[in-house]
Amino acid sequence: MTNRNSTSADKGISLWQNARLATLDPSRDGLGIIEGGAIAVKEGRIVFVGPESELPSNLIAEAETIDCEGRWITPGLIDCHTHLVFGGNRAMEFEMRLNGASYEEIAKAGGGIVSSVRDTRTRSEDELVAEALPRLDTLLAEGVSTIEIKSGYGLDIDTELKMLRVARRLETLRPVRVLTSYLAAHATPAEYKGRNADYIADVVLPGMERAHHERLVDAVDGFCEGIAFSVEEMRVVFDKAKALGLPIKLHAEQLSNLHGAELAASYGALSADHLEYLDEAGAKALATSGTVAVLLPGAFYALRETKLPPMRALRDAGADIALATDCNPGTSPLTSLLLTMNMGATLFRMTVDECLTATTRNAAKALGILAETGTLEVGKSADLAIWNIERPAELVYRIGFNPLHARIFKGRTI
Ligand code: DI6
Ligand code: FE
Repeated sequence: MTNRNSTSADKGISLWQNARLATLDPSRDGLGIIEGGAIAVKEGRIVFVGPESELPSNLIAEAETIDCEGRWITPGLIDCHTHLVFGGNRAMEFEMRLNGASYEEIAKAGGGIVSSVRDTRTRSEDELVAEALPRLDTLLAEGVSTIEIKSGYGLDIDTELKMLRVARRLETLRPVRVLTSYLAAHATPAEYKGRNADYIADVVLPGMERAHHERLVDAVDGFCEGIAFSVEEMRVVFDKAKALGLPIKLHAEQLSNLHGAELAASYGALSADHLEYLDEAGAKALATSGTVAVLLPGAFYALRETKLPPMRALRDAGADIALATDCNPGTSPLTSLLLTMNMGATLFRMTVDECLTATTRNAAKALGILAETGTLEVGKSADLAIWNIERPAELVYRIGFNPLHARIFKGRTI
């Protein structure tokens, strides 16, 4: 592939030719495949996508051409659910468990989510950036262009805001689009044990307001679960989000069925995530409200969960399904979206088309940015991944292999 210095082409037209395209264009069937395809980009936006034979001659004359030598191009991948920013890790706790330690012993040794909260509170912004960057780079190396990052390991206003600031800073340090979610309603910190309502009133709500005023938050998330927050408690958080005009997401039905997905759907949420314990009514509610079902096979795998998300009910209802890493230090220490797709297929029996749709078009929808990215269509940001593969199934089938040839972000070759 002839690569050229992208600065000279920033104002002109770049043309990726001799490619096989998986456009994910919903007006086409399946993956929206175009053999013998071309993509033209001007000022970071796609201005043509289609068969080479249909390229307007003026485009060909003006453009700087890149020969893709028959490689596949997909939209840049999107990881729509991560907790990428946190201090420390929980490898010691993992090891203790394998050596037979009980939950209590781990808690006594300072393990569990409280240890991540402690480590996140004591780190400076610079330290959190330094710890998050290798995780981010690992994702980007597999063709990721967009990533969602949650707060939720601060559980006090200052640390929640610090996490969101770190997430925003990551976007300035790498060619990537970052969307943030405010997840103060992730767990109750020790100082508010047994006082969820006080924690919500003192920390979650005022912190949301501050984060919003400092433009640090793109969506509001929560963990609706027996060990976290009830449907009624989440309602209070969502009412505040709604009043501020912020979109909503929810961790729901991960360990039990509290009908959080139905709550999220009733608020027109962007997504409901995890969903192993979702029932048919919940699947229908998601489909009806256009709320994306985000499945997180990394957490399913790491927790050795056996209850599968209700794939049949989700498909029958016509819900949009996305996949994400859920990268976090406790239940999903995973920084590979390719492996996540493989897990979606192997563990959840998702098809290749479903897995690829789940990390592109549907992941963009889960973040509310489908008009900007997630498919190869005219007018969208030129976020592309170019792959050394013979067929798209290879992206899902292989385990621990990265066939990325090049990544294009906003029209620039990385
Ligand atoms: N679900 C999970 O599995 C993680 N958070 C969540 O909402 C657990 C986070 C942790 O253990 O650090
Ligand atoms: Fe999560």
